[in-house]
Amino acid sequence: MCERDTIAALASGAGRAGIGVVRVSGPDALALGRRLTGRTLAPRRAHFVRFRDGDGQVLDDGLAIAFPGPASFTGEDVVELHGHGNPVLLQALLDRLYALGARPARPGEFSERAFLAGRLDLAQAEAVADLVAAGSLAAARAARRSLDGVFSRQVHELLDALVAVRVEVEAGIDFPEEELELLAGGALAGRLYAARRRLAALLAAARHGQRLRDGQVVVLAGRPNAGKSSLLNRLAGSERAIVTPVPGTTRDVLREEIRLGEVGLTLVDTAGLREPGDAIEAEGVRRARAELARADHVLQVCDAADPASVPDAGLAPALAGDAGLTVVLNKIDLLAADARAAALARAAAGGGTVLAVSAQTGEGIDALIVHLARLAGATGAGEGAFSARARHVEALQRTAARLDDAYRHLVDEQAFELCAEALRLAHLALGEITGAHTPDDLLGAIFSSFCIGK
Ligand SMILES: Nc1nc2c(ncn2[C@@H]2O[C@H](COP(=O)(O)OP(=O)(O)OP(=O)(O)O)[C@@H](O)[C@H]2O)c(=O)[nH]1
Ligand SMILES: [Mg+2]
Repeated sequence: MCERDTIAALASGAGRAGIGVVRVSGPDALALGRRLTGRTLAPRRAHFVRFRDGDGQVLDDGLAIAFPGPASFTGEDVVELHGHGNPVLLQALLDRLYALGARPARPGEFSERAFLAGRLDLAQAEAVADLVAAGSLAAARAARRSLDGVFSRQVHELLDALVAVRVEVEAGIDFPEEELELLAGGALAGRLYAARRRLAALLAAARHGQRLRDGQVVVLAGRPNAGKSSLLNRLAGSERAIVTPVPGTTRDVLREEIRLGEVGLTLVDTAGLREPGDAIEAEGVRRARAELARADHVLQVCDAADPASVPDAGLAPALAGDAGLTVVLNKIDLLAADARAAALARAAAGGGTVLAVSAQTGEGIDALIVHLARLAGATGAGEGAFSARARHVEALQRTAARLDDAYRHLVDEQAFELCAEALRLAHLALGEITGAHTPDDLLGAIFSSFCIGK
């Protein structure tokens, strides 16, 4: 590996805190630690030291820990300096390190070095960033599992299976006709099919992981006065949105992050959908439609007591576009039992999930919360769920498409050369996840999205 320079950056958060951590990595890290503290740092021991600037003045005191490579996060010599969490002091510490020859680390450069040294694969390095960014316990746990290699291991097993099939197909190209047919219809096809099924399972798990990582955006939409803002307030547990009996109260888009046990999602309140009365409302409706177009899921809120508001079968898909849709019959408290049944039946004619609630009394809200938690990825979040990114899901989808090609070439056409080529492309696509075949510019883009000090 090429000789690298030594980098330094703040590894803890910006702002004041009890402690702030500066991380140094590279060939001069140990020497820099010695210069700054006046002590030779024994490996993996916490030393209580004074940090001194260029003219010997004490900047701060704190802990210094040396992690000699290769058994360090980056695989290089690493020194961690734990000082008081004052941004001015920590910057002075960094300036001293820069004066001694270190340079400021780029965003994600520590993780990038860990990846380049083979300490982590790409999916694991991404999991470091995801673990730091996780907004819920379930997302953090999932990122932790990816960092532990749960996702990567499954990718590697699948890569091994693909290699085995590739070897057989490449060898098969030289076989006589009859044997080819035998291979195409027999064990080889079976193994290819098995690999495709495993890939489908991995894709489903990765989608789930992406949902946990990115969080779902759930948009509340419907006619004016249906109770969208009341519902947001009820779910958020505070009076976030303005509620009045006047239809057309909400004009702007309001976002609220809510926690549902270990998972979280973003709720979006929007203006009621109708022919707008004025320019402000028109803009509100335009924004509502823009949110609908971006939503992962739509809650279509209806006023159960207003027959015109209860959705007809045709409306729901148009409202939700590609997103999933749940019909929420609100104001159920206004209806007697038989009228409720009739309203539910009418709403259910659309075919989707219908939940009856009252934002005012709280009736039915628990069931809605369970439903939302499921949308946010709560099911299965406890057992083995790992975090994944859109990049991973996309690579798995491409792998699946190439495997489908390979299967068709093999079984339907007995075209071994084409099958071999499709398998090669599948192999490449799958390898992108762990960084086995990831182009440099993509690597650059991935690591630069991390924050500094990671
Ligand atoms: N009885 C009853 N009234 C409700 C319920 N939910 C909301 N309301 C009332 O319905 C009216 C409209 O509520 P909002 O939450 O402002 O409705 P909205 O859908 O946000 O309305 P716009 O912002 O105008 O589109 C208010 O007077 C609420 O108090 C409910 O479950 N039961
Ligand atoms: Mg409103």
